[in-house]
Amino acid sequence: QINEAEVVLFSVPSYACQRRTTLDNHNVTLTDALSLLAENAELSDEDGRGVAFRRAAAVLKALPAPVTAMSQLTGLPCLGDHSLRVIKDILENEASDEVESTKQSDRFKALKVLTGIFGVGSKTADRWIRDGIHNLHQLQESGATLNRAQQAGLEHYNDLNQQVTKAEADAITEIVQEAVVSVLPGAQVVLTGGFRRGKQTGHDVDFLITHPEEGREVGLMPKVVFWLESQGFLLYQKTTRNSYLEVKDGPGRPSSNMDRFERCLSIFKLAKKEERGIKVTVNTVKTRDSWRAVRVDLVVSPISQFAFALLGWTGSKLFERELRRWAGHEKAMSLSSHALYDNKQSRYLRAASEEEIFAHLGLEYIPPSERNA
Ligand code: TTP
Ligand code: MN
Ligand code: MN
Ligand code: MN
Repeated sequence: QINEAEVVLFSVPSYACQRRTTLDNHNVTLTDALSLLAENAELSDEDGRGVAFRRAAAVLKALPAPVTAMSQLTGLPCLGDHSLRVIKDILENEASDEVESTKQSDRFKALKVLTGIFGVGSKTADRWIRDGIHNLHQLQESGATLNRAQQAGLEHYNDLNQQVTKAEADAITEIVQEAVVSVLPGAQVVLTGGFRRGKQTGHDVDFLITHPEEGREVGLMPKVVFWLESQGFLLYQKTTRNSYLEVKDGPGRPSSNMDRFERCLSIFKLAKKEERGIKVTVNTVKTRDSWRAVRVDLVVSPISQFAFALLGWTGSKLFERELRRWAGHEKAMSLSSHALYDNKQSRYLRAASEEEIFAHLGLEYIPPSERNA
């Protein structure tokens, strides 16, 4: 019998962007279980269910201590019946049958393996599975047509499924900085994504590039890519040009969460630690075991949109989604990685820093290290 007075009751606000979520997660078993169900839903094209599980996991990540009894969860937001059932099973039986059977299922395993190929999404994987393709060997034997990204993804499958370390991210930062200042002195490079949130590993390395003088960033991406390519640093790249000004519905109100910056999705050829020289300007590595492939995302933003781009590319994905939901539902504003539009005043709100964006949104400032929702 638990004495009610001794049970720690938790309380958290309902939007993830109102909470401070560090990497110090006291409920890893529970959040891993809910994240796996979220991933399974997303891979099965059930985005609504996926978000519900992501939100539930994020609430548990924000708690100051481990959950030990269901009664502690009373009144917490975002915990639906399904998530509560999973949590209850784990607290009572150390595991959830639903999570375990999902993890073991042939379909989930095949979806994981196939979407683990860079360039392969859940729709392609699903089509292949229906054609009887469940693993890389069957894919190679099948004669299925692969696009350029998928070919590179398959070729570097093992490297790209191995976590990138902070040390590797730092080495890549040096290379990108060298490339950027070589083609445009004064341009600035910022590490974004999970590494900016303080993570020690990641699935890729994300960079945002800008120049303090508006307009100087135009045409920068092709030059950076050309420099990297000619120095032998790129195994693959696909650059998409900026389409922000071409959109009919005007800036600031894109219908999807995809932004329209000039961006480059790439695969770097990174020398292994022992092989990395002092000088980064030329990649001299030759033998296959002296380098590894690493996914790198480059984004170029004009300085006028930089704060929005930085906020949008720092993540986490759920934190971003919640910021946009907060803006729309609570403030009648539209937030994107380009701008913030106030629907009541019918005007754009300018911001030169992330702090100013949080202030416009009526939110307490949350630093990157506390956006790990
Ligand atoms: P990711 O690199 O996918 O995620 P991450 O860095 O948080 O985690 P990991 O360590 O696994 O790499 O995305 C980083 C941020 O970029 C994320 O908040 C969403 C944003 N983003 C966009 O704004 N548009 C896009 O098209 C993509 C792919 C990401
Ligand atoms: Mn703590
Ligand atoms: Mn990332
Ligand atoms: Mn990325």
